[in-house]
Amino acid sequence: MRIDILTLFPEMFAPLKTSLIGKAVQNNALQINIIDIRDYTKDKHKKCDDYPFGGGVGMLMTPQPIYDAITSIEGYKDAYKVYLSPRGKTLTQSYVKQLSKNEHLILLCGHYEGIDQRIIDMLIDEELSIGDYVLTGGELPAMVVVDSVSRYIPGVLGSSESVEDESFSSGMLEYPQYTRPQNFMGYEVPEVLVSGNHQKVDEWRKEQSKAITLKNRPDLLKNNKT
Ligand code: 4FD
Repeated sequence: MRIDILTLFPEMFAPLKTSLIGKAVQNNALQINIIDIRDYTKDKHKKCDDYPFGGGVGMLMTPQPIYDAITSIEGYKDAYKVYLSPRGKTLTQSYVKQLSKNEHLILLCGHYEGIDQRIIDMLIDEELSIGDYVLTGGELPAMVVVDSVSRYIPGVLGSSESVEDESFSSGMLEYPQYTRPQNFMGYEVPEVLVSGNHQKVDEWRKEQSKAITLKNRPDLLKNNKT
């Protein structure tokens, strides 16, 4: 998969060079290209924002630099073009999986109070939000999209990690897990997990999943099959 990210703050994407994502880029499983929108402004002072027509608070990103930045990406017409915005559809695990099937993603990060609507109308396929809160820019949401989508790309996760996350795919949250030592500062691992009785372990985990889901996310249980 190829992902182009358009931003006024390219330095914010430094973390993508490290960790699992960085490794995927090195192995050519993933191609990430950061584009500085300011490089495309035709304004002599490199200005990329202006006041909103009709008045109102704050500034908007002007259309020209964004238009030129997007249309100079090779294959931009066939790419799936996403604008990260608090008014977009909310990202879910199933939507992440759907996005991961695209060969080419273009992620547009807005700043200030957002961008000129004509860019959305002319070039954007979908406005996407990572949740109901407002951030100073679309960079962190874009990073969330890259990270979540990358997990579905072959060669990004090791064979010991499963793509189908326990949480969400089953419709319930994950049960508690423990590793060694069996006694940590007087706190014991639940007896059933060291009993060797796999059926009892499965039953215990299902109970725990149900209890934690009921406590933290009762909304998930309403339309559950188990
Ligand atoms: N919840 C999100 C995305 C972007 C953002 C921005 C209009 C502000 C939160 C368009 C206003 C973009 C999100 C930048 N904040 N801030 O996904």
